[in-house]
Amino acid sequence: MTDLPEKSGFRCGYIAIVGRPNVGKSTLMNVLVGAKVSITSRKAQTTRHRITGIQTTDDAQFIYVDTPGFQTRHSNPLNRTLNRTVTDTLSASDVILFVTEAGTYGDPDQKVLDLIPEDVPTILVINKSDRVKDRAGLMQFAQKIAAKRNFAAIVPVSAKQRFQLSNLQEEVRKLLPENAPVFDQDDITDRSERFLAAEIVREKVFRFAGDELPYTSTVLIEKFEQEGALRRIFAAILVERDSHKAMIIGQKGARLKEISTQARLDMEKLFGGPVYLEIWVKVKSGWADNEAGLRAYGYE
Ligand SMILES: Nc1nc2c(ncn2[C@@H]2O[C@H](COP(=O)(O)OP(=O)(O)OP(=O)(O)O)[C@@H](O)[C@H]2O)c(=O)[nH]1
Ligand SMILES: [Mg+2]
Repeated sequence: MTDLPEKSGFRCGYIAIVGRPNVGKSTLMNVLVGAKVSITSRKAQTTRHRITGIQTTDDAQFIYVDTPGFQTRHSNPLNRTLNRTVTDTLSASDVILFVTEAGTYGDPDQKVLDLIPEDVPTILVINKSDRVKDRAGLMQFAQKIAAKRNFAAIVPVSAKQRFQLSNLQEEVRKLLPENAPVFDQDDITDRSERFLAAEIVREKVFRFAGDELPYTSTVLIEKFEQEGALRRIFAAILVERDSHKAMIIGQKGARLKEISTQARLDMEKLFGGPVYLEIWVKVKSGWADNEAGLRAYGYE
């Protein structure tokens, strides 16, 4: 199912992006793919799903798979589900990007490295290298982690400043197996617009609501209709308590308005057309209390 001619020498494969929370995995995938398919925020645990971002060049198709940051702090049904997403993705990958943050490497990073199968080529990606001015220190840091595993390559990058990304891409390309492309040349993700819309609203909750709210809420798309170029989207933010609902709505509805406006603008950019967006806030306590419930809300 592709527009591309099948030429020999074409490479295609799945590239897992893994690491502890907040190292910049989703930011990295978005800049590699050139579109915002995965949501990002300065708070940890932003990503909650396996998200594919696809990039096709003349001689390769890169199927990146962004994953939730691996959780080592609390064990609860949601975190167990997130971690299972990480381990399932690892076992189905041709190449792995093990993402760390320049200058910090600890137990939560090591736990992720321990999960990575020895026989899958793995690149050590040291992200946020823009924060480090001391080049020699960065080298030493890289060497310290490099000693822990036989990495196929070690690449310091800055996803934010788009530094060293073509170098990283070239290292990945060399490791991809020879295969015909799986997706069409223009595809950027295998996720539906409905799913992406829910994620965009969730990102705005992460960005505009207080510290604890993002972790106790989720987003459901109740209706998604298309009428010509116009998409009409009805979303619900599910929260645990009445007090949370009030916090999301904000003074005279100001916060919800901000969330809606920013979400709509992102959707219009990603979908390439006008969006009518309505968001309701609903109290649904216990939505994350068990794994069956989580599946019902789209968590695998
Ligand atoms: N300075 C700097 N900040 C970055 C860079 N890459 C990402 N960030 C910031 O790091 C924060 C986390 O980025 P995300 O991409 O959401 O991180 P993540 O690893 O996907 O996080 P989880 O999904 O929560 O595990 C955001 O505030 C990003 O803007 C970078 O190269 N340099
Ligand atoms: Mg993420």
